[in-house]
Amino acid sequence: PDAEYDALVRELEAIEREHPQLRVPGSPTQRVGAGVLPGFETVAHELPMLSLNNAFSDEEVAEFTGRISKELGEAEPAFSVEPKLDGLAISLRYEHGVFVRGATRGDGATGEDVTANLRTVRAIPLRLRGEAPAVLEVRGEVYMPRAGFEAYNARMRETGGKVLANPRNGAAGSLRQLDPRLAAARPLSFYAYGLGVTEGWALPPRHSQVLQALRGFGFPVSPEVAVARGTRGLLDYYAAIGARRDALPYDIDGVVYKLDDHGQQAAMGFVSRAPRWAIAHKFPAQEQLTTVEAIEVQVGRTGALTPVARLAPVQVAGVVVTNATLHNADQIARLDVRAGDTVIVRRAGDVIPEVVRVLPEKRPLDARGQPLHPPYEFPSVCPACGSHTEAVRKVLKSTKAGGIEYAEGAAIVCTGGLFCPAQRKQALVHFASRRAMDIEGLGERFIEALVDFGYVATVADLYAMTVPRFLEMKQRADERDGTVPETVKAGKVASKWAENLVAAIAASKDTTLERLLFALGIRDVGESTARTLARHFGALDPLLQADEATLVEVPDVGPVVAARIAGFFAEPHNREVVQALRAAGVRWPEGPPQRSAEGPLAGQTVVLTGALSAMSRDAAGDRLQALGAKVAGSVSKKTSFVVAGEAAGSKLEKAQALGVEVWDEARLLEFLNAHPPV
Ligand code: JCF
Repeated sequence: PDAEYDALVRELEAIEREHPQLRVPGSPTQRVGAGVLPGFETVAHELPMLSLNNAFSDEEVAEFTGRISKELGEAEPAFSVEPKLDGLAISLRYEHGVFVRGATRGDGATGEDVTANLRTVRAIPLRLRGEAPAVLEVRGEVYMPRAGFEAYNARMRETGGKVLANPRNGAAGSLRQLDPRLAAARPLSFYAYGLGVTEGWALPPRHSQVLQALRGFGFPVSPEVAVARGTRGLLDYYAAIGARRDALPYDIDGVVYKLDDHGQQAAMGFVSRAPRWAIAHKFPAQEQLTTVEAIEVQVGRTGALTPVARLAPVQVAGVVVTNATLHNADQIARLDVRAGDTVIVRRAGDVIPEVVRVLPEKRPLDARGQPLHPPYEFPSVCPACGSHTEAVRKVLKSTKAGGIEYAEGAAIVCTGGLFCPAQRKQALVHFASRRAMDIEGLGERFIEALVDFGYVATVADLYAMTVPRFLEMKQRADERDGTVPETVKAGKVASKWAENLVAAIAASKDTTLERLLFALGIRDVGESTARTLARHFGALDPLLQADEATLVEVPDVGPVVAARIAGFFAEPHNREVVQALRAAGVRWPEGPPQRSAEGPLAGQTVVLTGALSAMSRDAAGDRLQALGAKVAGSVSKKTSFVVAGEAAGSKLEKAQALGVEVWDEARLLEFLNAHPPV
């Protein structure tokens, strides 16, 4: 971690000051940044690219300003102040307004020519606006915005690719790609903060004016740059940016203070490779070392199992961190993280702290020199309820607004949806929702209280609720939340709402098989599949007995959904809840199975993909099913034809690869028009 590195370099500097004979040319104190890699041309920087001295405390900032005030003989000279991005320093060369070369800092004197990769960064102008100087070298920081970093890593975790340790490594690694197409796939951006060589340009007298001019040429300059005076002014800026650090869309590791006046800069000069007129005031580091006390698996309210590292408490970016996400089983395997390991944890912005890397050399060993702990094994049953787990591609995620939605992403999930304590609230919210059992008035707040105070464990327990129990529950909830209404304090108790709720619960007993199946919250069984299942089986018992082979016979049910349904009903606890619902009086009409094996598309299997403009894909699927087709979710050799709408992706490619017939929307509409619904 940076903090560790900085501390060690400082210690080494102190040692070298005391014992100058120990200062060798290869010492880390004698070198800025990383060396030149083979594969790129080298670029000699005509004006060296500087590094900045660091300040880690208010006192060090006061020493810096004090030194400057004393030497310049001015009490409070102006400073240009800006956030310090945690990215990679580069130099961009423009000749007559055209971008001709871009280089990394390298060791400050010589860098690598990464022009091809930099051209892929959209924030870097390829041509300048306005009257361009004959030569203009602009220095700045290439960085990876946090959102782009998170999205990139999420994609890598799903596809088993290599995740980036942090946005800084992401930016550095991207620019070192020998194939610019790989760099182009990374979400990089750029802020300009200074100059190299210029020719044919009247340099403005102040740094803040240079930044303004760079904006005019078309360079992005941080909107946070400002001018401040005096130690107090600098520290106020530090505090203001620090307060917004988590809200900024990129990682920063401090703020930079630069004497604004170029004449004053020249008067202060340099020591070795760092200017005496500027300093970086660092924030608490976003990465720290700590140890893993245990690895546990949490079950979210949607049933997703997330492994979490319990950590020895450590301050990271100003907050005490005791847990970090390990994302999923693949990530644990990739990291090979075990109990007792020393790890780097990272906390940035409002994202959950994560384990970045294990330090294998610090792994605890037994007497024979073998690792004390074996590789971690992901549990095969849900730690909250013991139900078996399964791997899914689509996961339910809680949205910021408090709702839930399906999102792409590999996950291990618990199958005990109706029974699992971790999923109780979620199951109840879904069960009561309008399109499921439609229990009016049973909102999230009541469901929270019903579960928290132990009135209901499963959806079947709702049917045992009475007016007095609801009133008692409300009283306990109000007391807990400190929201006892004035009327209640005055001795009156409103009970109409509870009567209405009990009536709504009773009314929900008369339902349809389709609604019930949807209400059970079986993963991947939405309203449309519930309807198809209800029609296909006509009654609940044949569905409860159906195995996977029987279920794939159902139109629109592929092997994955068939496994989900069979898996759900294979969980004894889920079956018990269904029986309890029946025992509570939940009922629905049953009838003979309705299977449309007739029609012009009888015996044909169709896959719909991409967006249709005239109707939704579901509606098109319903029409095709009514004509006898089986609508499947994935393309195989057995697929009769694929209907491909706008922006069809992998399914269309697979159809083409397998030589399966493809219909466009026009052809589909022509066919449907020729076979109108009866
Ligand atoms: O944002 C940065 N990382 C940053 C680095 C900003 C600056 O104004 C810098 C810098 C490195 C050297 N200025 C110098 C002279």
